[in-house]
Amino acid sequence: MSNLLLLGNEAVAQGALDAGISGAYAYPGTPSTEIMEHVQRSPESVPRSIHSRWSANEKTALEAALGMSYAGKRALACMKHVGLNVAADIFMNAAVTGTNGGLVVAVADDPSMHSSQNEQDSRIFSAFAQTLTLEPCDVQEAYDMTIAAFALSEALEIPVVLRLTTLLSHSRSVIVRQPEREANQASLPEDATHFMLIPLYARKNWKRLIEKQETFREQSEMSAFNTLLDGPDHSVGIIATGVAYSYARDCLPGTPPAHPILKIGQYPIPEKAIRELAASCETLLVLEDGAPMVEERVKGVLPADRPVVKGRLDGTLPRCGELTPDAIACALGQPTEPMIRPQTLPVRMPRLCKGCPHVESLGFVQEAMATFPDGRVFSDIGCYALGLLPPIELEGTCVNMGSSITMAKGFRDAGLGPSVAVIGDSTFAHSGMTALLDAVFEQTSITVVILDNGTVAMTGWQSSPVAGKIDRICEGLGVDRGQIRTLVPLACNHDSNVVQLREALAYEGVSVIIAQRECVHGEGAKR
Ligand SMILES: Cc1ncc(C[n+]2csc(CCOP(=O)(O)OP(=O)(O)O)c2C)c(N)n1
Ligand code: SF4
Repeated sequence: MSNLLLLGNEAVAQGALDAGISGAYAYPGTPSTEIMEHVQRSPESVPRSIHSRWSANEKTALEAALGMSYAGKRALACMKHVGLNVAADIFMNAAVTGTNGGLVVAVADDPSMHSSQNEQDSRIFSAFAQTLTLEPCDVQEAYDMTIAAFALSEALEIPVVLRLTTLLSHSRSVIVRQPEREANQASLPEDATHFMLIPLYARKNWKRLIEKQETFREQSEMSAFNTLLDGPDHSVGIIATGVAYSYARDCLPGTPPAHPILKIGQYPIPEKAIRELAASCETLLVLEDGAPMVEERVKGVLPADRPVVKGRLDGTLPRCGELTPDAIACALGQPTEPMIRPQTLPVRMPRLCKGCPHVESLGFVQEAMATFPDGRVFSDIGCYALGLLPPIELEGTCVNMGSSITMAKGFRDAGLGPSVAVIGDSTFAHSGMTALLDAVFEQTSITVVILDNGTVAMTGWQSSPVAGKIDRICEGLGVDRGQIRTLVPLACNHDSNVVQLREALAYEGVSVIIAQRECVHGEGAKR
């Protein structure tokens, strides 16, 4: 046992290793990526044969993790918040099957959308699935809670969600380690019907999940992660969750703090503790990073008239974006030190790297499409999405992973065109392949430009399972061999690349262009 200096994400990974996992499954996505990377880098992973390869997407990651849990071993699944949408089907159903070996789903939310398309709150998703959530307030708790999450998962036979937010995922601090646990030996579930969600058994399993809810509530009331700290001034009582608790303690230091503080780190919310705090306070101020999830639930638990509940819903705190210590100080009527805000710094637009293969790929797409004012380019998510910004400014869309191909199809189905999808190799593997199948099935006239740079560049050069095999995959999905063109996106090939794309655009049916050149930083994709 030793103390370690770790990022919040690394603390989760170390907690999982010390909790005796046999496998980690993940698809990269900021702010969650470092969890898997720490498992991969750990000197313990190879001798303990811990599975730690990247999955094709978040759904396949969680399904494999549930398979490992079914075999009686402990598994960690990691993703960013929008990844949980992709994994939603298995996530909702895994709550119904329950677990055998411990299963923890670490989900990193991104309030303020530092690198995401929205700021959805995974605590709400977890409550929707009727499972149990832990939300750490600092790096040490991220480590401790991961270990506790595995214990809860095994004791209650439920996948446990560990909800992180960007700031904690990327904060660094020293953690004190706990004794390591042995990995489980394989052992199949005692009642195999738990994992058979055919209606006969699904109804029984659903009832079992509903019946567990009371236990989850009791566990929350008793949890060491939910604590009520009294303070002398009861004009305001604070309810603070996750990192917001650490901010609250910055604003209200000392023991006791000036106001009573109920810290919430385990969900469902501890209703008794909330009522106890409310009974002695004129006002409650709810502090949480993300949606006003606890604030809404607190209002449901308390009488309508007293105490007054303040937070993000009544405008005491900003409704959107990361919660900041400044915003909390302001809500408490404290003087605030102006923080250095990004707006005061010169704005630098993100740009593709010098020599990036996407520069030439987007260049030939733009030139070929220039003669079609009604045509559109549907971008997917990856480095190439920067093509929507100056100086390239392709006119089109960028919505969610895999949507480029299907949106291009819908645009064409609406009678408009030409319709081009631009998608990277990893995104194609993640959720582009089934989209292409839809287009092939209907022989919709779209052109799919797949940018094969051999890696998942945007999230840190992880391995891409389809790199170098995309032509064969497209052929296997039913694209005409003659309509699969592989070209090299280099300036010296620009004119011939434009010609090839124009030929593809003229084809009535599905055509594919594979632009194949390594990311300039792709000195060899990681694991
Ligand atoms: C559902 C979901 N999971 C993960 C991410 C994070 N993410 C954004 S783009 C991307 C993959 C980019 O790889 P690729 O398409 O190959 O393009 P490249 O960056 O290599 O150009 C990932 C993992 C996301 N935005 N949404
Ligand atoms: S990391 Fe690679 S793919 Fe991304 S912009 Fe830079 S060179 Fe291009």
